Amino acid sequence: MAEKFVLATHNPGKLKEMAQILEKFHVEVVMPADLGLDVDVEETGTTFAENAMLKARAVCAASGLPAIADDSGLCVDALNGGPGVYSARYGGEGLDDIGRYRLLLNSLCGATTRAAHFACAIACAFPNGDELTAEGRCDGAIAFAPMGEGGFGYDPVFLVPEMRKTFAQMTAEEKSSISHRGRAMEKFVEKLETYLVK
Ligand code: ITT
Repeated sequence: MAEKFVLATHNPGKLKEMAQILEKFHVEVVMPADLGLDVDVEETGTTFAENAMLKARAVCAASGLPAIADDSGLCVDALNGGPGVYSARYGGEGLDDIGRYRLLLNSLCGATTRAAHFACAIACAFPNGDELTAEGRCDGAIAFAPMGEGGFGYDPVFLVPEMRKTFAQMTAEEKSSISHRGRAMEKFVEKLETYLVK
């Protein structure tokens, strides 16, 4: 694919996964840092899809290049779907990834279900105003303790029962083959290929 896409995220974990998946599909990407870009977008949407599009539009406008954004999060049944779109901010500003998953484990003490899913919305905005979107989901459960060293965010506590592993115990390829982001990206690339052929 001849066109270059800028990845509209500040999250290094996402950036790495998105770049690896897109490379597999021969989609050429540039990092925001390579363009000297630091666009801070207020995530005012109530859905993953809305927030992903807000980020893609803002970075497309700032760079003049088509921009691909990801909005994602962990939805826990016992927390009525939370932290959901607030996953990055769960527990407030003072917490890091480890603090957030520890808080999650504590808040599930005595819960009658540990079922959860990760959700991901991908949005792409083009300078001519065209837009593409795709969504993906991965079902699993919250482990009783963190396991594994890979990945980022809530990966050590997100267990995929069929694989008997947390996301953090998987290789990057294993995670992408079943993850919310991997699935959303695959659908997105299918739409992108059709769009670019026209
Ligand atoms: P950008 O908005 O700059 O892309 P962000 O981290 O703020 O980065 P989100 O608002 O989409 O992104 O928040 C998603 C949060 O959900 C992220 O910070 C992680 O805590 C969590 N998350 C999403 N995908 C994940 C994954 O594959 N593994 C672990 N945690 C994930």
